[in-house]
Amino acid sequence: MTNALAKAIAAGEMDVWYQPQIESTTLRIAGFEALARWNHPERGCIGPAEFLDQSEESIEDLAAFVLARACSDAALWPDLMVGVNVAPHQFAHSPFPDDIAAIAGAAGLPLDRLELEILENAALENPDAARAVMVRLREMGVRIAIDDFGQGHSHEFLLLDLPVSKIKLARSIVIDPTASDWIAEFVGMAHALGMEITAEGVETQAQAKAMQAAGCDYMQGFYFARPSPGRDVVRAIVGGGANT
Ligand code: G
Ligand code: MN
Repeated sequence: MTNALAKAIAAGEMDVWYQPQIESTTLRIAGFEALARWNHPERGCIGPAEFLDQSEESIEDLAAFVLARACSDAALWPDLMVGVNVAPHQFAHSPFPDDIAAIAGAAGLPLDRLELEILENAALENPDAARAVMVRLREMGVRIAIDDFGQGHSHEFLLLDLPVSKIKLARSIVIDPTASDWIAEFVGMAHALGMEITAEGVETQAQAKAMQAAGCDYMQGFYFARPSPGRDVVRAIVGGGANT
């Protein structure tokens, strides 16, 4: 079967957009998360939630495309991080750290500016394999973030045993006003373990204040900026944040 994603990449319809991650105490941009966007000829500009839902297609081509593009875009930026989402099966694949080194190397991106975002269940499915891959990546200088944390059932105990650099709190708890005590407590625990925290999906000033007060290190969400194309990132950096 022909892979529609591979065809879209070949046709130049696939793009990578970026959303800033803001340092909570200074409100400075610390880095950007890379997000795949498909300029679909009929459906318009759509994200993975829309184009990956019903398809059973292999996302390998897409994953390689996003990683390579994100690394080469980020290599141009000053000393800012780039976060790239990684699928569970990619992660469990043992040559993965070598692939990462090759892709970042070809793009000229230092490995300590790359952060891979993985879902918690990537670690759960095969903890030993996942841990081995994480350890190698950390040794190479690559940072590991756990994405969408706190959604449904989270397995906090797992984190104790994994070389995780950052935890990204799911939007569902960030927007829940009753969750702030839990978040503050969780941030304390994570900091004690040497992990940083990002609050995702911040859409209002009240949420931003609550996440600052809870001690989250970074914030990301529509309140600060929506994802935008790579050239807009460069313009924002060059123009000191202003854009037209
Ligand atoms: O699963 P992950 O956290 O990587 O998903 C990121 C997605 O969340 C992106 O597609 C992005 O467009 C979306 N997103 C980013 N910020 C916000 C926000 O403030 N509100 C909502 N509803 N979605 C957001
Ligand atoms: Mn993510």
